[in-house]
Amino acid sequence: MSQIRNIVILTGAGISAESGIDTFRGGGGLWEQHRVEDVATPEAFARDPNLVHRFYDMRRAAIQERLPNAAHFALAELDAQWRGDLLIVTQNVDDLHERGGASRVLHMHGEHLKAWCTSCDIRSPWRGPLVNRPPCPVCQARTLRPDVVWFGEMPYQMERIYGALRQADLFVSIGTSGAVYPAAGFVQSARDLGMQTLELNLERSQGSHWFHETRLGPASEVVPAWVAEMLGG
Ligand code: BV8
Repeated sequence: MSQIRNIVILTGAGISAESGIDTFRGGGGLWEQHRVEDVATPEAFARDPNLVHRFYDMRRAAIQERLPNAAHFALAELDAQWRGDLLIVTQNVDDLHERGGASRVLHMHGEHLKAWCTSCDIRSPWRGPLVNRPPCPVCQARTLRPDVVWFGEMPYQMERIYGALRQADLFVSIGTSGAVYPAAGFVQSARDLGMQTLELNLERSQGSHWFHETRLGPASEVVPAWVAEMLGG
């Protein structure tokens, strides 16, 4: 890993799998017999908001029972020790990176533990259900929705992500199948920008052919080993 100063790390559901959080393509990818891609859309929310609220209320409650694993803790250690630029861009809507101790984290697809009011446009910390239409803590309107990016919606902070990619020497992808864009396209951008690329995943992904190197294995093993290498252990 010759002269690496600035790093961008993309994470997906695979890094939280060993914490007991279902991946998208694991667990049959269904909710109440609906393809997840069909529930996680603004159209589904308009058509059947209770179905969508139940989906997110269940997942919001579930992640609060789960704990970070060795992969989250290892990335938090790297985040604390690394002197260069480092950005963890996660597709995950759970808070396990932060509970693992990481701070340089960007949730490009939103967060379960926030509710977004479509009347006053404020995002508020939220831990309970939304299906019962609780009032917005700011404007009292009963128009709260999950603060997640649905299919067809623009991911968050895309400019900040591309800005970090332009400054980076190394792009690392952890626990993602490379099935969802624009996240799945970051490795191509990284190659176009001439940086080193590394994939850490349980199995080869749809984007593996784009990476200089792929290391296969459970995140709780391959991530701490890679971090130890980066910190010169
Ligand atoms: C958009 C939040 C306009 C909600 C999510 C180009 C081509 C084709 C289609 C498109 C395209 N561009 C856009 C699209 C449409 C669409 C898309 O990509 N569709 C797919 C299905 C084909 N994209 C969008 O709609 C995006 N918006 O494009 O807006 C735009 C225009 C211009 C510029 C920008 C934007 C919005 C997509 C975001 C949707 N919201 N999540 C919620 O969570 O409910 S996506 C959601 O699914 C996740 O956030 C994540 O992104 C994705 C799931 O993927 P993974 O995280 O990778 O999980 P998966 O289960 O698939 O894989 C797990 C991996 O882990 C596996 O490889 C497995 O081997 C590995 N693993 C398992 N266990 C372990 C492990 N690895 C290590 N250790 C283990 N123990």
